[in-house]
Amino acid sequence: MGLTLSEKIIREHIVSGDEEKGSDIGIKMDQTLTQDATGTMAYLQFEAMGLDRVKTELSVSFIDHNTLQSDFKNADDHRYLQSIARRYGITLSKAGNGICHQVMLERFARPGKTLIGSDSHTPTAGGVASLAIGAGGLDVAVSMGGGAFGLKYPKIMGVHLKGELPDWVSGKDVILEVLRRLDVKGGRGFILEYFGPGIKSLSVPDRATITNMGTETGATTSIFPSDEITRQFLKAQGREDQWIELKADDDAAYDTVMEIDLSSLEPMVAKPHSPGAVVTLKELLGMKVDQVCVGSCTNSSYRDLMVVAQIMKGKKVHQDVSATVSPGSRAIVKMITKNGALADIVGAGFRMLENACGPCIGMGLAPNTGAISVRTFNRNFEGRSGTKDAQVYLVSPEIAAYTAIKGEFADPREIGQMHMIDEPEVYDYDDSLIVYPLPPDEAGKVEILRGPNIKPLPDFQPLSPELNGEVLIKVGDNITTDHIMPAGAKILPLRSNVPAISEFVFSQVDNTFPQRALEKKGGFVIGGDNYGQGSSREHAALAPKYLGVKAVIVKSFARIHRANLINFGIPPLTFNDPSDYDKIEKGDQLKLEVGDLKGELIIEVVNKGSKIKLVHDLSDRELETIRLGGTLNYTKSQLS
Ligand code: MIC
Ligand code: SF4
Repeated sequence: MGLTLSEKIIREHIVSGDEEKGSDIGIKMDQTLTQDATGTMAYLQFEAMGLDRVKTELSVSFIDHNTLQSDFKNADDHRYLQSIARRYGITLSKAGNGICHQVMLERFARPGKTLIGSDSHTPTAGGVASLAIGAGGLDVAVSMGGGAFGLKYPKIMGVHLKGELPDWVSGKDVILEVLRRLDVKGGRGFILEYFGPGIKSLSVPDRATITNMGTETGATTSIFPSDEITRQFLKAQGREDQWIELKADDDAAYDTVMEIDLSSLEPMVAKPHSPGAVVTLKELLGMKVDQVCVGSCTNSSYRDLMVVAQIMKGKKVHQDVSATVSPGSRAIVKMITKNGALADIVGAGFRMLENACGPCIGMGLAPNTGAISVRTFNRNFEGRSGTKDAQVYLVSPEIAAYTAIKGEFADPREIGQMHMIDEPEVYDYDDSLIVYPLPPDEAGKVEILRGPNIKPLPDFQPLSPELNGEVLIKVGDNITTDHIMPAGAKILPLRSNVPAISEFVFSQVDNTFPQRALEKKGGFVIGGDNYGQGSSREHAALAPKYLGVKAVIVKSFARIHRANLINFGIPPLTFNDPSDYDKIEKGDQLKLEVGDLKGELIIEVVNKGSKIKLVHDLSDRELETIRLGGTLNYTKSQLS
């Protein structure tokens, strides 16, 4: 039996465990990626490991999330990141160079390599056949130190593409169709691997849009083969020598296969407040909109902005609409400036924003009260835009642009024939905002620069054998890390200051949580299905840990958040019988003898006199990690 593409790359990188689906494996990571919002913490943790230099082939630190610099905090973080990069042999992409995933795709990602990134959209690099996985900062820190990344060997879902996309239908509609079928948890435990004759009609940016947003299905990662189109893309980046051909064997056995006929797709939209709430555009035609935002790591490529320019040329943004564009990289800004596309976009009335994450992570551009905001982004979680009651819809750049003109959801297919957008033969890249690593003897002398907002990491104690406390909060299904640890212009600058950021834990859901947790000396969190979906931000585990959260008990977890809880020594437990969720309420007093976490786990609801059976699927390494109080303690114990 032949191998899938993912299996081939895993075989090349596996360092522990059996090549069997579901078994615990460790894989070597060739490349790492961090961004500023998760990076400061990842590097504080890397520093705590006491190593002298990263051990990867390439580690890149991007500054793209928090570039507002509304006070000294961001600038201090950037300066810290730059000094860390110099000290430890890391490549730095400075603010202004672009969004981490787009720049990674353009400048660094390589077919057949493994990449781990402290950002859930790291799979964007799967657009050039890199096996790219999002994780918490601590896992990235361990990989930078040469440690293997531990995960359960994922199943492989083959996504068989045939046909060709119709005019005005693009990569975004493909991934929205996948999300329509899988919703926000159907991809859990899988790698989505694309194959079939349809892939040859998809450019690398279209592929990267698809692998980027595959994250929203809960998948471990998504990947496309490396073919002639990949070669052309790398060539246009001056990196043709890094191209290799890579694809699944003809007789590869996928664990399951999804069929998509590209020719039959139509424009799609994800409705508030979930990327999985997908409907066809038809259902929304005519609905008035207040804001249109083009950009984010999903749809900010050259191709995407050229489509917008094509639609906007000679047209005007509707007077009731506020429209923005944030390009993905500086190369793209330069190219659309030189070829006049930017003049068409700005001339039509779009507001030009920085080539950074910007409104996607709530850094400005919060919509008006009750607004309908149409965005080409990948997430529309409640409140993420900065306006709690805004209704955010996720669409392709094609729909966004045409809708901006009409002032209401409008179908770009009305425009008529579309002019093909060719990928540039040569991208206008220049790496002058990239700071390359220093040689080891010089690096050793670099001083790390820390501002007053960069606080040392808290120390965590080993797990106590008996956990007692109150249920501090009970939440429902699909709780995102944006609910647990919101971002946005006010909170993002606190990412290097755990005591300060912990004051905002669950602030969207119940803003009394932090104070109650501290007063009661911690307690329990109860949740439903797919708890912790979305962002990789480890602060959603670290800050609750700081507030004393003793265990999180839910129906099921999202992959990255589960791993982050383990990394900070919080046992991620699930109900043996999901209906027991109904038997625990906020305020209940719980007692749980965890012992060494290996025996039967029965939690006592003390005030009700009832008992509930809990389970976990922790590997031996994970059990040991939790017992020692988290991955830092575990790593130190391994090193000594
Ligand atoms: C996001 O899109 O939510 C982020 C901001 O990029 C996060 C990382 C973070 O919270 O810093 C992600 O997707 O992992
Ligand atoms: Fe940045 Fe948004 Fe992409 Fe996250 S999803 S990396 S915030 S552009």
